Amino acid sequence: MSERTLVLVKPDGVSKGLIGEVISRIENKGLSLVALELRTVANDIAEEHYAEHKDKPFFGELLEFITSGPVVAAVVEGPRAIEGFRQLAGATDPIKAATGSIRGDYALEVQNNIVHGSDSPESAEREIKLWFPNLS
Ligand code: DAT
Ligand code: MG
Repeated sequence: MSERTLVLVKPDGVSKGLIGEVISRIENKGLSLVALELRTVANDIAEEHYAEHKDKPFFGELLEFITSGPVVAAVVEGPRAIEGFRQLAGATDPIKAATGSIRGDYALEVQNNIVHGSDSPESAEREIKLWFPNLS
């Protein structure tokens, strides 16, 4: 059974020239792209996207970071796409992320961790609707 997940290449990933690398890893894993767009994130979308973190001490910085430059937003599809992409991304803290994962290979700081991937079927549905309201 196929599922969908929302992937972002965050502003640090875009400015480090890692768009192609992230997309290659997604495709090499056997997942496919059903939507792909470079865009700048409006503050209200950023707030909704990270709504679960609104009471965290790092929420303000998180919003500032995600709206600081263009991101690549993608909808990725395939069997176990949600867990599959989370595995490609690696742990939230790049120091704990395995070598060979995107965060393990390309990041050092928890905020600047290159990519986002939905963490459950419920978040994936919510996030895909938020970023790609017209996708069928
Ligand atoms: P993930 O992106 O792995 O799903 P998350 O949902 O817990 O992780 O957090 C969302 C983002 O917020 C994360 O990618 C980076 C940032 N973040 C998480 N914990 C943080 C912390 N302790 N300090 C600063 N930023 C943090
Ligand atoms: Mg998360």
